[in-house]
Amino acid sequence: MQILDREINRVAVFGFGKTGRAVTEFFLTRGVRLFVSDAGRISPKGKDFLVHNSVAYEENGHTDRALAGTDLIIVSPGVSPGIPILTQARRRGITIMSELDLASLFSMNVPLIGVTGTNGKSTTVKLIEAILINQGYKGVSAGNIGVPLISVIEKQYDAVVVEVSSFQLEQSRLFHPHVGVLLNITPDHLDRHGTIADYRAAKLRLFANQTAHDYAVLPHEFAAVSAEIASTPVYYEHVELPSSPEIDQLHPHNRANLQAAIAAVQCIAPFDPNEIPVSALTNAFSLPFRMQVEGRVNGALVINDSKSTNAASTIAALRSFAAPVVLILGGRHKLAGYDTLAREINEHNVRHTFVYGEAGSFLKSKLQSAGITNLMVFPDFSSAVICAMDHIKSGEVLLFSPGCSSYDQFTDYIERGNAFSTLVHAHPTFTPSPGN
Ligand code: UMA
Ligand code: ADP
Repeated sequence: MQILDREINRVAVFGFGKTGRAVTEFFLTRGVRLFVSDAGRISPKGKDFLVHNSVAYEENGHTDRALAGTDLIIVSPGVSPGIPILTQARRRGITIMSELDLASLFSMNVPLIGVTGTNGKSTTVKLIEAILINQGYKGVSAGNIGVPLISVIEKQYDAVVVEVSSFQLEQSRLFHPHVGVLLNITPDHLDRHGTIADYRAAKLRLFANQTAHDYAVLPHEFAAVSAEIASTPVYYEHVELPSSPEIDQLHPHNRANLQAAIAAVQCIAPFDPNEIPVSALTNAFSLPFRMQVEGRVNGALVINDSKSTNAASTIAALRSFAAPVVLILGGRHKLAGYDTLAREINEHNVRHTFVYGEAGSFLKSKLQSAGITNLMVFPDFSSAVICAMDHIKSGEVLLFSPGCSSYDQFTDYIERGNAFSTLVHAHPTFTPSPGN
């Protein structure tokens, strides 16, 4: 098969998670010889699939076997471009491509709406998808939200809404969204990108291939970026939201996400936002573990925001409540952003903060430097949550918005969110909220 004018006889797929599996399936249907290489273990199910399809593989490390006779390497998002085996591959003239770029080559006729940002991507992607569908378009969401783009490109859609991570953008050179949405940039993933400047540069790659026929939806704070890109800037804060009790009550960050979503769809198909029934947006605003209402403990409202994995998402959570807050923070910290969070905790009505996990002493010192004294540190998640529940009073908000990744004690934010939910529901004073 030909890719970018080169005859491809053997493809090496790096990483055999969701992306690697979808890429493998794509090439299997095209009869291309494949080799799968994974730095970790491949699950028994994964091996069965590979053996069944006669795909050679290696696990527990990328070796020379992955390069021998290979014309093209497709990397999964989790594979850093700097690893030594990829340097060797470049020296040998092997083309290295991201899954996003591969999919872009085969989705030329479908308008892509790419959504990136440190926070709010999944919510905004789901909002755009919902608005498109409500307006009678066949739209679908894909990408970092959990469905590799390569697995949707062969179906017929009017538009594909792609959640794009900094990992994917860092690896990509061809991805070209007709509408690029940049929600915000605050520190995250510095273990991969090294500096905030490199992280920001990766995010801005969203617009790199756009032309004068395309659109860049952004907030005003990125006005300077508009001068460096070819597409038409659209500042989403200009969007006037319809007024209804439900929309008026949205958390401030979700109002911003909705403005960005409306602006993005209007680039493709102008419509009146007042025509969208709020019921069409409910699912997008209720993604699990994003400011999820668990119910009440000791009469206090309990919020499960386990998807908060960086300081800025915790700041957004704090800005959502006027009532006094008891805050639970912790996990594996993201290096930067926590001085700003500490200042924000000081400015809000936070009565007490419980910190836990690997980040415990780091967060304690950040908060103490900002003069915060109502603070308790716990080695593990459960003891922090149990103590916070004993502490909380009627009329307050118990806010679990950890601001850190879950990887010190959990597989992911879902496992952490479920663990929080289980502890809360087991509390003797727990009452579910109406509708739960
Ligand atoms: N691996 C290697 N070599 C390496 C690193 C990893 O072989 O150098 C192997 C691992 O051992 C593992 C496999 O690669 O077997 C995993 O690949 P991956 O980490 O790229 O994960 P996928 O399962 O392919 O899922 C990826 C995204 N994961 C990451 O970016 C880490 C998923 O986003 C995404 O939903 C999926 O593609 C579909 O597009 C997850 C994520 O955490 C949810 N994203 C980060 C975030 O949202 O903050 C960016
Ligand atoms: P992402 O896909 O970028 O991780 P999500 O929509 O899944 O974004 O939300 C992740 C976290 O960020 C949640 O804690 C959520 O409450 C918070 N959040 C959502 N939108 C925003 C925003 N625009 N600004 C800051 N935080 C946000």
